[in-house]
Amino acid sequence: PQTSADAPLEVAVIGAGFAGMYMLHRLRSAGFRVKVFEAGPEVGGTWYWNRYPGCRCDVESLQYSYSFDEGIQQEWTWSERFATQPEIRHYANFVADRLDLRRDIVFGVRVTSGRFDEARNQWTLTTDAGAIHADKVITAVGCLSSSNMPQIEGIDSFQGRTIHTADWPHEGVDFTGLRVAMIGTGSSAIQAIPEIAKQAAQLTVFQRTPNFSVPARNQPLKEETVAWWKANYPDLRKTARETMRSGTIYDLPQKPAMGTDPAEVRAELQARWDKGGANFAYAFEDLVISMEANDIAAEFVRDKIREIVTDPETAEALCPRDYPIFCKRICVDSDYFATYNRDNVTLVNLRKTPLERVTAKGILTSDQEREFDVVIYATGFDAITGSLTRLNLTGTRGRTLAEKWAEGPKAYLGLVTSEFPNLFMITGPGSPSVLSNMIVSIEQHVDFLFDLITHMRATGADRVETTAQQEEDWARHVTEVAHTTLYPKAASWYMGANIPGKPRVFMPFIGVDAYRKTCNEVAAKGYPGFEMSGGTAGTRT
Ligand code: NA7
Repeated sequence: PQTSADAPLEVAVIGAGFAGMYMLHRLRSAGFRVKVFEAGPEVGGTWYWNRYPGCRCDVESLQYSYSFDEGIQQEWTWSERFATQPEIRHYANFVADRLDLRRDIVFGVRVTSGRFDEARNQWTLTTDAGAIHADKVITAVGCLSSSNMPQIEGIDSFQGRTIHTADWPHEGVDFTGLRVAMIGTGSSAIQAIPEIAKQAAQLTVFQRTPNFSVPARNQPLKEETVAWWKANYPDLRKTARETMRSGTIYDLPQKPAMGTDPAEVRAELQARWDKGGANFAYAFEDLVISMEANDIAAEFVRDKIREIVTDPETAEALCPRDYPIFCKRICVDSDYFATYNRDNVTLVNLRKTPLERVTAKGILTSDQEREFDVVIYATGFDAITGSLTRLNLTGTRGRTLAEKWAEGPKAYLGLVTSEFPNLFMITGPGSPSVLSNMIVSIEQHVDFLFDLITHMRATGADRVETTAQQEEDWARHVTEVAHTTLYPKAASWYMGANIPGKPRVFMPFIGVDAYRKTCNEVAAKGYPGFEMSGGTAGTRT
């Protein structure tokens, strides 16, 4: 679409979410021939598709936005502490207007496969609307964009309505008078449940693993708060970029919980619980290092659940015990636990009465069949790698990414993978990705790739690739860093544990600041690990 073999692009970007939009802006501003190919009809990526009721970002709105353009951050005004999906979608469209991005985005085109031509050092992407030829391909496909539909027996036999939270009907759903089932209790479910419960006749939640959640304490943003942030944005953005782990400004811990007076520990946790949001996760330095410290925070949340939920059996069933708190992404909710006090909401504990099958009328657990009008699957994503492997890209050894990564994904800095020359990934496996503020990571990746591609242009290099050794070393480093924390103790989607058969490898790199420093050093040294050839770049070594 839009291109032919006669006029190959210098760069084809896949995906027009926040990553693809900024990548386009940077490359186009420097005169590169670049186009973005987007399956949806609009910009926004994950914020275009995920429209379930209650959908919000769990990073505060003032920090979940682009920092690269002073005009954009001054002109746009967020209305709430945690932005809703419609507001974030509106923001993405505002940026697309402001930078006139749409003229170089081809909408409604899904990349279905791709192959690297060794003779031309060029990619050919196959789409449902024809072929694209491009010297370089940059994937901007998101980490949470391939939804996961579980393989439950009888799932197709249900005669009512089936909906996945990540593929929500655009016209919305009126639940008035309906009997609704919700499968899953991850972040999506925890946001949607309180909203759907207000409308549905009955809501039945099927829970396999209870999750930790902290209150959002969402509220409209005060004018003076917004004004203060806008006045201080340059400094605040810098602080966020350089902050310890996440790329988000939190009240950072001053000391470890272990060795601190237990009353003081409790008071600090309480203060953060009252303030709301993921600040709770940063109360003490050792919360994801020491199991004992972690247990204190976990028990604090379990106590809150017991306080909030009036039925003791439901409260106990909601208490998470399967993994250390914070080792799956902490959920940030608005009245989630209190929703179970409503007469029209029931929790089914699948640990006691396992789900056997979906039937024509509803859901059969080991003890009974319940009938529903709608079944909602809030069952998450094939995270981080799912959207990459689904592109069906074939590398120089004839293997697809899925085949190459059968034992786990390996990508140098999470950006490039051997056998796939001239292919770059934004927020790929081995980068901080989902363990960071995504927009902060996206900006860093785009800037790095922009510099790399500009360097190639300057030297005339037409091919860049990494080696198996290089990505192996990086993957080992990612794993070693993860194992200095408690994170690998949770069977999380960070580990690929939510998808049957997916290799269990800890995928994100823990440490935004260390990662950024490594990338800066690599760039300063002339990109060791990125082997370039052609032009003055020399032959491959
Ligand atoms: P998650 O966090 O992966 O949650 C998926 C939920 O679905 C989780 O509770 C799963 O239980 C449950 N699930 C999955 N398959 C089944 C089956 N077969 N039966 C019962 N329950 C099942 O996805 P979300 O969309 O909520 O959140 C993903 C991220 O998006 C979130 O962290 C934010 O960053 C945004 P399990 O834990 O596997 O027992």
